[in-house]
Amino acid sequence: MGDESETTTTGSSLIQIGFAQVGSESDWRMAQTQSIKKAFSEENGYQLDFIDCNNEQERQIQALQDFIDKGVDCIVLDPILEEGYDSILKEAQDAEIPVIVIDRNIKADESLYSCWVGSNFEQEGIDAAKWLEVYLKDEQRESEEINIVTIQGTIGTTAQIGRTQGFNSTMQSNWNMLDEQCGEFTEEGGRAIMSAFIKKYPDIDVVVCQNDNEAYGAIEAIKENGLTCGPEGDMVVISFDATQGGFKRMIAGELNVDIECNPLQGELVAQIAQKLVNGETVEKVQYMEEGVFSADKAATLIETRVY
Ligand code: GYE
Repeated sequence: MGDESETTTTGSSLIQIGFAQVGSESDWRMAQTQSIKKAFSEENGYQLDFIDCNNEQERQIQALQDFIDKGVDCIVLDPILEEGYDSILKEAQDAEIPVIVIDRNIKADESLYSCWVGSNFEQEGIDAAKWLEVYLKDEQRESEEINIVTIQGTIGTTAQIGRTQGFNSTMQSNWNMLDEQCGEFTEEGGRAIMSAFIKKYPDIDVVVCQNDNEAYGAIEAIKENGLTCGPEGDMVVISFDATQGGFKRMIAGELNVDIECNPLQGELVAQIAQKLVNGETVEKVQYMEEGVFSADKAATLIETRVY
């Protein structure tokens, strides 16, 4: 690190990082926050200014404005929505503050931010549909009409868009998407939407939950309505994230499969921030590694899961 970047507005030799986090809506989010906080610790040479934006974009734009006014060395942004960041990013650029976009992506001119690190959400949706295809074949149900409902994540987020597109574009011709409603990535949302689906549709075969917390709520609603789910149950439940909670539901026989979304971005993001502060260039797009975990493997793998 050069002398210039060692001197910040606060006079500290620590690298000043501003992190505008989405909120704290899910287990995945908490794991990601922890990973970022761990990587940007004082011991590692950083001072982290962490703002939980409570899923409100206005609050997030204000947080970015505050980081720019303070003159942090680097901004980390997990955008709540894909649109609406152009002018604030332009301000960061004019102030020569590099911006690393993580997790969710933005629709903005690429020159306005340094890079993006996150998951291939569309691939996650494709993986979910491919898993279902193989599962139904194994169950000798491949020629049955399959009724599916989706509990979507917050509309307009990259995870919601990608998972929806990936799954829907990989559907087989005998699968019917009965309905898709938003559960806001929360347990409460998952429970409410699933209860409504059960009242409306008497013959649901598959429930796609766009994150684990929605799946927890959906499973509760299924049970409250006297139905069952999971490998031995009435309905197949598919989820995304693969957190500890998801693994526990798979072990309990309530969830069939969890498509991983890896929140452990901290170390990679810190390495990138270090490079950017040093004036180096970095790769524009960097994907996290992720897998697909089905219920039959959950018990043996849970010990290896760190989030
Ligand atoms: O799947 C969900 C969360 O953007 C990948 O947001 C993230 C999603 C994640 O709250 O649990």
